[in-house]
Amino acid sequence: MTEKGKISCDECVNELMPVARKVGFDTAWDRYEAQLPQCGFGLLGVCCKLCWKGPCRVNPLGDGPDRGVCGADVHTIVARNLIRGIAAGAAAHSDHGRHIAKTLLEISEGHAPDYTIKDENKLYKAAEKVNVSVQGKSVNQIAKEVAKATLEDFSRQDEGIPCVWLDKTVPASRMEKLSRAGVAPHNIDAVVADIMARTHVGTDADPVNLLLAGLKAALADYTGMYLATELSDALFGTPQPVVTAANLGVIKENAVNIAVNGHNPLLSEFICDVALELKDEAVKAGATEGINIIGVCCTGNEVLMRRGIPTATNYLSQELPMLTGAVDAMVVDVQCIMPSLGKLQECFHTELITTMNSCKIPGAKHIEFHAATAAESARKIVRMGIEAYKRRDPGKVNIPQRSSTVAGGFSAEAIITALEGLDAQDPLKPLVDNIVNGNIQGVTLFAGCNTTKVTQDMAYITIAKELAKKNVLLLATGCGAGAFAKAGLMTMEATESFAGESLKAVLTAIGKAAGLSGPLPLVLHMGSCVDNTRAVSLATALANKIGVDLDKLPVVASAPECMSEKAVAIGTWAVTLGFPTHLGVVPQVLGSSVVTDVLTNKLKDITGGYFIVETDPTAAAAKLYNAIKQRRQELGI
Ligand code: NFS
Repeated sequence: MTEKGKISCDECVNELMPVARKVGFDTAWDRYEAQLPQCGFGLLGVCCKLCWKGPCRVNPLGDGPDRGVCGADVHTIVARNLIRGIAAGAAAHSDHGRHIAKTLLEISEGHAPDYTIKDENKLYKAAEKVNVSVQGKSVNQIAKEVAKATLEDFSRQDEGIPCVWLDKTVPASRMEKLSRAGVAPHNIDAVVADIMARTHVGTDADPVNLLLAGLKAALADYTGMYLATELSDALFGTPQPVVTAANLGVIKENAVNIAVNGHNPLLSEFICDVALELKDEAVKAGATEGINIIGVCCTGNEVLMRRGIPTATNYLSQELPMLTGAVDAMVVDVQCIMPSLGKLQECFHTELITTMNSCKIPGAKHIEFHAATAAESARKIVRMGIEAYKRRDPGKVNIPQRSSTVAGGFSAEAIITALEGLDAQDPLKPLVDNIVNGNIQGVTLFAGCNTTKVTQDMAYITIAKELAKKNVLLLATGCGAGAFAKAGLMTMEATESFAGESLKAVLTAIGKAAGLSGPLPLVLHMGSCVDNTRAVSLATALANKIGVDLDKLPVVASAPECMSEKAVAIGTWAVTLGFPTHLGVVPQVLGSSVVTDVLTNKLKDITGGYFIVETDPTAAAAKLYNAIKQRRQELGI
């Protein structure tokens, strides 16, 4: 249950609940209540429905059968269920990455004329990573070779050669460890398929062998995410610090409001461009402030990072923007989009528009997006928004006047650039020095989702404030970033209010040297969920600078509200790369003592990382801080 019955820390949620009641719409929170009590077997991960002899369920307390019909015990069942989730997460992230890589290829071949490569430097950096020489080649030629080399991570058949986007992005010592453990993927798709094959009825029954395959798939997830982020930067620009706003107050009564929801920047970038181009049409329709693009979920993070587009909200409250009655179109692509939006749009004038063949929603209109005709699709969509605006019912408009300032755009490159203000020759040195002298105790990356199982955003905010007080540098992506953005923690004022003295001094010194009027924000917004790899690139740079592996750094991760299979995959690669990783929601594995022990304990011997499961945010902060302290001790600092 949610703490003290409070469903969200976001006051907009409370403000709009009566509107949902009025239009007769059940929100995610209502639907969660209707599900209670949830199935105890499912929560423990002990229900197997992989074949039609089932569903079989094993009571781990020994009360009832101890095996499924095929003879699978609880450890086999839990491990299979878990790694199927990891495979799904890896498939989702890497499909996103594949789209970006294929688009890069299409651009280089002249089949996607609307796109340009906005950040050539980033393309050159990508070329270096995938071993493409740039000497004497045109940008197009380089783009083509980079895209092809990247797509090999989806097609390589030689199992002895690891995915290049993994191999070249972690410290050499980590790579050796991963290869030795046999968990370095050679081909993202093959590894995902392997999980489906080995979990088919009557195949792998050894829980540890299954979990090792899960680690490999998690690293395939990492690979897909890494290449997605880097190539997106080449296409659309590497984020730089930008100031914008978050929460429903960013919706404008006198504008055509178009929400972009989902994940992939391939279309949303064009929606932003076209919004500027078609402003006059909106004004002519009566929208005096033109077209206002707002972000939801991780597409929101993508366009916030690169263009300063304001964020309306994060995952769990994605039904709220429509409930304001002032969103004229919501455009979605893939992942984390609630199917309920199809029903909700019936209550308002909003056009819900799906754009990808792999994601259609009953009730939505479908305008299929193709890279070859990106701008044309974007124009069609924006015009649908303008038409819908004309049908907007002013009597139904109810926009909560709440929003917070957000300073975002902290890519690894942007952080390095800020540090150059302190040491132009060796920008990482001031960061390392401040970690070594203890002014910065360590680093925590907040990632992952929202869930109805806890009070929305609360654990993020509580843990962050606790750790900031103890001088821990805070990074965030995805819905965690959304939580902090809405709560006003991505501001210099938050640093003034909540950072411990030495952390505040460092953030102020960096901020001033970078030409800001004050400190860097308390929590640095590193982007969307796929951008978690930005934090790894920073950690790898730090590890290489100090000359240690990732599992020696005082760097931890926290996913206080994880729920999606993507989050399961991310959490698993975080521990595989060596980071202590906190989950604030009990993972569905407790039915197996073997799986639980491997994840929270034994894995440490193989990768150096481990899961910390703690649902109480204050206790979680203490455990994360202890993990940081322990790492410092081991490093002798
Ligand atoms: Ni990532 Fe969770 Fe989804 Fe983004 Fe949010 S729910 S796993 S943070 S929007 S992907």
